[in-house]
Amino acid sequence: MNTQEYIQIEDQYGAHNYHPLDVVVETASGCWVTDVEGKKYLDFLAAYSAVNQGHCHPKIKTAALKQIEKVTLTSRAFRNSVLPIYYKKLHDMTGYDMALPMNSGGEAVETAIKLARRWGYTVKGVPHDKAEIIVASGNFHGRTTTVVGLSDDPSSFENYGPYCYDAFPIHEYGNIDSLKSKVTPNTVGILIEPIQGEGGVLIPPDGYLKAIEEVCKQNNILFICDEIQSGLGRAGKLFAHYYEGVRPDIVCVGKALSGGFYPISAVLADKPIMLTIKPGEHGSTFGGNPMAAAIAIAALEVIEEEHLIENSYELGIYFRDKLNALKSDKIIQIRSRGLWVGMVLTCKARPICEKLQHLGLLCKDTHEKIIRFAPPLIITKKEIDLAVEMIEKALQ
Ligand code: IF1
Repeated sequence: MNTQEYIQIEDQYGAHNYHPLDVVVETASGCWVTDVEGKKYLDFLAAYSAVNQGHCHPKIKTAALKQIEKVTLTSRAFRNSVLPIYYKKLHDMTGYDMALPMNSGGEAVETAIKLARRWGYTVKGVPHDKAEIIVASGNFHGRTTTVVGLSDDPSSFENYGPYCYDAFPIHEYGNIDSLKSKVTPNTVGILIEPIQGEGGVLIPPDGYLKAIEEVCKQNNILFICDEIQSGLGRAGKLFAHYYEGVRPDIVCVGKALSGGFYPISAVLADKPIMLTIKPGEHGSTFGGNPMAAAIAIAALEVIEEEHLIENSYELGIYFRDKLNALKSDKIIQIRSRGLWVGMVLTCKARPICEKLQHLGLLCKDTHEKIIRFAPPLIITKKEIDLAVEMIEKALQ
């Protein structure tokens, strides 16, 4: 079958909740994907940072295949021999006492909300059903019904209500006075993305995270960081919040925690918060199973062994400098942290992404006039040079 035949079947039998580029991927390796016609593309989206380690990474593949031969799923009704090692690995890498394993990023955010509320009622002493969690304008935390209720983007939340607006007051992202004005005695958490991905790699002003930490300490509020997209090296540090030297009380991770093999997410926190949820009060059929644990351990080891965080930091600067050197009157601004770049244009971004697709580079537009670039963190200078050549051509 050719590209058009696949697209016809997909559009006939699949829900229309996406508007993908018309490239039908069949195989992938490292930073490259190949479509059903045999055409190769450089992947500068990396499955929204889920394949930071590169596509089909051999070490993660071996770990997955080995685990398939042993046992894939025990459920959490029984213990398994991989989960303890995975917990210990997360602790050693991040410094948090404990982890709670889930699957999708949305579930990790749901879990963080439940943890913060549970802590609010049982430790802080907030009156029954009154807990508030302050969120940010322009946020993206997932697609579940509670989580879309945090969004101020109609395409995410409209006609999926009812919502409980009192439970999730929205402050203006980056504005600490706006944040302070939303704090009440019932505030149990402040939930933010340290860099907003869907917002087009939107980096808040310096001092914002530090100020949030201050507000949280002064008012006995939990600082919750959604590092699902920004974390695990994408922004040039293990976590994007490291840039301000803060330590959130709760951190959500996902995406690259799996290297793209299986949906894996987790919530990190210290004991006084994590142990407010008791046996039987939260869980998941798949989270923390041997398959997930084996894949996540390998995915984390690859990040360390191949120095992907350092590569993201250094090549991020290289990529940004090359983009800044492009002489195009269509570019308004280049925003970047690590290998995560938002290019703000004067024109619509989607046609440029389509042009780039034809040239052999895959990336994604957001908010009409912004293109996001986020290659796998194993990318080389040579591949970045290739990409920049294509970007220059597309802008012409
Ligand atoms: C889609 C965006 C990226 C996330 C943060 C939680 C989640 C996500 C910071 C939920 C998910 C995705 C999902 C994907 C598009 C995408 C996205 F443009 F919508 F914002 F990556 F930039 N927190 N992000 O970015 O994780 O439940 O999906 O595992 O199509 O919805 P999930």
